[in-house]
Amino acid sequence: MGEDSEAIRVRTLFLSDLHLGTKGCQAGLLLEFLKDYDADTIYLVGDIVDGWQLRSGWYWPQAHNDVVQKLLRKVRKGSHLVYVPGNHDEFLRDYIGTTFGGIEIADSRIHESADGKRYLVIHGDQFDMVVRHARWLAHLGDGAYTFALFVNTGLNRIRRRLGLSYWSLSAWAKLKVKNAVNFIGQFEEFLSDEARRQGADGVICGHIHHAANREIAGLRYLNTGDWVESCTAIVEHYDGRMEVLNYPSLLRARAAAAETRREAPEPMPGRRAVA
Ligand SMILES: [Mn+2]
Repeated sequence: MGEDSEAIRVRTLFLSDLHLGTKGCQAGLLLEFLKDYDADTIYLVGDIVDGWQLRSGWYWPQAHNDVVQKLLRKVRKGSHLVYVPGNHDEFLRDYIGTTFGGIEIADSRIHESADGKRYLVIHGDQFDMVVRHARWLAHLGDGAYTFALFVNTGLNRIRRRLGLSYWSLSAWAKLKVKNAVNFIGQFEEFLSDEARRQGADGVICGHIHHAANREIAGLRYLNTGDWVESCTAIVEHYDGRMEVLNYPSLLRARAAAAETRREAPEPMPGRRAVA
């Protein structure tokens, strides 16, 4: 084994909203995390590279390169990597269905867990417009809903071609602080509904930078969070159990445990302490 022989191995790792190419990306911490965790399968659940930001000025420090190299090294060592583009890396949506150097690009994917559950893996920006206009769409029925989903993708494509900036649901929701919680709730509900529609048991998405692992009307709603503020990821253990990892609090817990060990009295000579 190579340098990662100390790494914790999980069945699947889900990461989203790294926003590489922006000053906000916590690339240093992310690199540490990638050294700590290895997975059979890695899903990049969108907004990995921020194409919108890169267009308005090149920002690509070495640490961001290191993250990309680290991911590619994992692929070379046998990790299966599926890249599900988001709105900030939607330039990759032109390549859906293709494979680059062992990396599959997919619009969305059904992931089957070790315990036989089916999860819809999707970034989630596809639902921006329905979340934003949920109130009147509800009056117009199913057709309007499908149309809004369709228009949402098309509009962003046009905005990109025209050189406009991306209309961000999370930024917009933050402006309307009072309603932000509602929008998050609505997003979560729409994503769960979509998973149900596709016959899945749950959904694993990103986009709103808000990690979660909860049940919504009988469906498991999981959100990977982001690596701009929260530094979170989802792992699937070998028994199929899904877990949200908050890396900063994980590091704090580790440091506290090390501190306790240091403060503990030395075990009797010739005897090993049983932990
Ligand atoms: Mn997004």
